[in-house]
Amino acid sequence: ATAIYRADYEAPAWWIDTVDLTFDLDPAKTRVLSKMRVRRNPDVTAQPLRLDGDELNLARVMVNGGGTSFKMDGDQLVLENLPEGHEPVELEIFTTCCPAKNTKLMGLYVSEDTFFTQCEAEGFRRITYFLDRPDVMAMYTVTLRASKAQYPVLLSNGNLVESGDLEDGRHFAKWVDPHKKPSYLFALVAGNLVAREQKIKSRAGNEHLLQVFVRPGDLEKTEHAMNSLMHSVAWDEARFGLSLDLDRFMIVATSDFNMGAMENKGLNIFNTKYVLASQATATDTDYANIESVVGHEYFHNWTGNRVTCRDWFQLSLKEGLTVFRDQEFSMDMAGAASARAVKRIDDVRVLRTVQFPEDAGPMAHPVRPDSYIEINNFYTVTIYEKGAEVVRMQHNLVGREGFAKGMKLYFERHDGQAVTCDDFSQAIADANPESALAENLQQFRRWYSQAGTPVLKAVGQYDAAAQTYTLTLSQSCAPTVGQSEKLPFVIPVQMGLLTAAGQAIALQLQSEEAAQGTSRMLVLTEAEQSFVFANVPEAPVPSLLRSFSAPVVLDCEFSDADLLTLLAHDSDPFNQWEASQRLGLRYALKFIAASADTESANDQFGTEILPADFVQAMRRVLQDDKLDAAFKDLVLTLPSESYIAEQLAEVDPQRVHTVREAMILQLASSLLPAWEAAWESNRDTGAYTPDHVSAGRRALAGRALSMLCLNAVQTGDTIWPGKAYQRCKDAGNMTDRMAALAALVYSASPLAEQALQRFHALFKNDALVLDKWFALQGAASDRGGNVLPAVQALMKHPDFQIKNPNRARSLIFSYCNNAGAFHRADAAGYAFWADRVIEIDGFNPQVAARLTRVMDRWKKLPEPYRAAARTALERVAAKTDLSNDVREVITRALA
Ligand code: B3K
Ligand code: ZN
Repeated sequence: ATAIYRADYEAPAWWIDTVDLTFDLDPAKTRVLSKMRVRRNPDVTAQPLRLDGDELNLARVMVNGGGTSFKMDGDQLVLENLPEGHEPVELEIFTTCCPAKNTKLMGLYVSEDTFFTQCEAEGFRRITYFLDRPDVMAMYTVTLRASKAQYPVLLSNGNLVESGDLEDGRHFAKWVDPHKKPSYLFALVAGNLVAREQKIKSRAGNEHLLQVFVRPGDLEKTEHAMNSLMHSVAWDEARFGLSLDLDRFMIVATSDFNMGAMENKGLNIFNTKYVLASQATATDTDYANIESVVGHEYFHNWTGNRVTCRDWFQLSLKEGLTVFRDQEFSMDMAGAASARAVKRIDDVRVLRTVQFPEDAGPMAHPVRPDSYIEINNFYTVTIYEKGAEVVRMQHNLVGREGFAKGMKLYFERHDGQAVTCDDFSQAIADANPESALAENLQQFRRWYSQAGTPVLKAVGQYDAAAQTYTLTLSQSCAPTVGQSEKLPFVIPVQMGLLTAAGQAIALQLQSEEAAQGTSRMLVLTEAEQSFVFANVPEAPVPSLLRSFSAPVVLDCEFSDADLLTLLAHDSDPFNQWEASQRLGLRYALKFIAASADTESANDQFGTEILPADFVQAMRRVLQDDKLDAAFKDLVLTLPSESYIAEQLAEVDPQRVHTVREAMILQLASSLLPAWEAAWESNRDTGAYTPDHVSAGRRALAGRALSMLCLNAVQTGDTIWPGKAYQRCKDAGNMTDRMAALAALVYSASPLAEQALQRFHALFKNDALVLDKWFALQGAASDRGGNVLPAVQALMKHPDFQIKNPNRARSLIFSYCNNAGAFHRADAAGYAFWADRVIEIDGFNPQVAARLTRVMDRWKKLPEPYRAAARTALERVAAKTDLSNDVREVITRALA
């Protein structure tokens, strides 16, 4: 395997204008006839036509109706003797493949007797020989032929133009996609499926048919997905003026899928996890995820499909932008300002607990990478979530209206094209020539080219005599793999100043005539810059990076009192929450350091980690009637172990775990009456709807129950575990049921086992619920090393199937991410990890590569973990037949 470099990009030597595919579908041997009209690219010097292929059987190649010579170069089919000149050439290629044996789930495969495809990034070449690159866009006509009894539904992209019966019980369907597209957006589905249908009218008055296809029996679980799709269509019209450009828009669900979903033109294919929901089987989080993923894939229809990527280095062009769009969609759907803030906090939490570590680890890469070995390894939180933050900064620098103008210009310029991240930022800037973005565009683009998380340092100085406050901002960014020097970024810093009593101070820079409100954006472009505020009545508490206005680490020396002021009074709910997190983090780090030489941190500091005023502040939040339950729940959630770990040069995962658990226990016991009250007032949310207010109340009730059970285990009380057990039995929805079960499992209650058994008996026929059941056990809190043996036993459970990605993720990934149980002094967790990576790599390299990444941060481990981790990594690396996917990750981890 060799690396591919962005700098080596060349336009294709040939174009494919049309492709006409005929499939004779058969699980063991599917025959694919591809008729293409190709022509030389007049802008490129003449070259042979080199078509990509992967695991194909080639039967015949014809040129303009006659035979031709060809050769194979590795996996590529090379045609050297095509006619000279620029006339179109008719090419006919006949191949076969074996969908039943396709365990990689890339290309054409079979899942539960149904054919599905997954082509992004490079799966189309596993279906037929092609120029399998996103900048080659063609018009597709697709004819599917299959047994009518076994595969009554035959779907592909675009419009159904013809269908009918054939001989021998077979039938056919012919689909024409009215839009040209890159091969990665091709899709077909064939099987026994049923659809929920909905006709809608666009603003312009056009009719469209929306369909959600699932297996018979799952139809009643598609209502939420359909609603989400209708909302997505309406939202994109209202917010960006982008309408559905197809008569028919289809979503199909499959239970065997490597990731969440795929935006194939007009025929989105989804993991069942992001389609199927009923109150009995799906949690509020599932409902929210479905809305966001349905939105995401739908929004790709414009950002990704109409305008696509020139090459895979530009992946964030479509992914960062589409994540930004789905985040905004969810926020707009949430409505109230506080619900928007909750969504923002959730998104930032993902960024900080997953993307920041990636950006500091062996797989660090810019939002627009410079090279890769296996593109599938670059569908990362950096491309997606940091990419969305980079789009969000542009949005904030030009304003909401300005961004809408920029999007309009982007489509005017590039509709139907395959373009770059630079093209995008250029359009946003050009539509807003007076903006801070246009002014600093070249420098802003460093967000695309430089990896790593910048640190923003803020130092404030108050001059009582002059009544001025000088805020000095400086920035730095640590070296990442292959990038030792970093140049300054453009950092938008939304900010305000508060008095010690929590009042907002009017913001007037010294150079200004008058104050400009109480919240404003400073734009840091230099390595260091000072901003002087006038008429500041007292030494203020700065509220910086409101709404997390840039993806940076803010380094500012707040006192505990400052943070308590922000928590209680800041007008920006994000920074209120942030203050609670800073305090929690502060105490965690202090005690992690203090317990450095003790065997058991728990014994040493008992339950006295959190100071009284912090506990009091938490109590006030919990009891505040004016605050949203969802917001309370987030404030009462301590920073995650992985976020705490990020702050440490050396990470003893056991110590981090123990300290955090002790903090949680302290909050559980010292706020006991408040938790009881929170439970009582939120435990019954009435008839189930997945709306934000009632979901927030269920989240808080669930946390309260979990805290009460944790405390009960300490005190020997049996009432709360008893209530949780009862709740597992009679909850009216999955959110409440799951929360109760989790409360028993995480508190290691003696009732947990029985509750798990009952739960399994109740849901043994529902795959997605069984995934939750496995995941919960993989994530259980470790008591004397009991989780690993339990996981090993569960691998032998009749319901465990390692080849199903959802199931593998539910048990194996959840265990390997359970730091307290995974990092064992006897190295058994690492050995288990290595065995699973090797095993899964044998049939599904993409899933294996994801699992490999669990060890990204192994170099931060102290002994004995570090040596044991190296041994496990080296054992995997020593396998000679690893996939490119795993090889790339493991090589970078060991480098
Ligand atoms: N574009 C797909 C991801 C494809 C992953 C290929 N390994 C889903 C999405 O981002 O919408
Ligand atoms: Zn996407």
